[in-house]
Amino acid sequence: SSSHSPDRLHMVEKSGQLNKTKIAEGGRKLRKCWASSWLVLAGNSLMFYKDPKVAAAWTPSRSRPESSVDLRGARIDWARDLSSKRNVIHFRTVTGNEYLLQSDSETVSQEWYQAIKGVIRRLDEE
Ligand code: I3P
Repeated sequence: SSSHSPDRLHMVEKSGQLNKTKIAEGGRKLRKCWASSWLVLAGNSLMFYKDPKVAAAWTPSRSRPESSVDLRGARIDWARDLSSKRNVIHFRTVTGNEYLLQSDSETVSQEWYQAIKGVIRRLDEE
């Protein structure tokens, strides 16, 4: 089916808990503020929620994330020198917003890395 079909746009690819901090806004560096966040990866967006119950109830028509980022043109890599923590994902939007996403579980971090990268790659090919 087409990538523009409602099914694809509204499909939750992945959801779960990660530690998150924003490190740049529009290319300007921010002070880190690590906090637990619930993530929902759906359609072209990665959405962040504070409350897991709200995240679990995600539907396209009732989406009120704390914040949301467009994955089109985004970049993802492993943050090697940006944190003292392990398994840290470095994620950059096309508008110059940057985030670190982290789990103590290597498996959890790997799964998120692959899932986000998969969506970015799909959008690159459109
Ligand atoms: C920061 C805090 C962060 C740490 C950051 C510190 O201090 O300890 O957890 O990032 O390191 O500056 P503060 O609480 O005073 O803001 P990591 O845990 O990711 O290493 P950094 O400045 O080297 O990025």
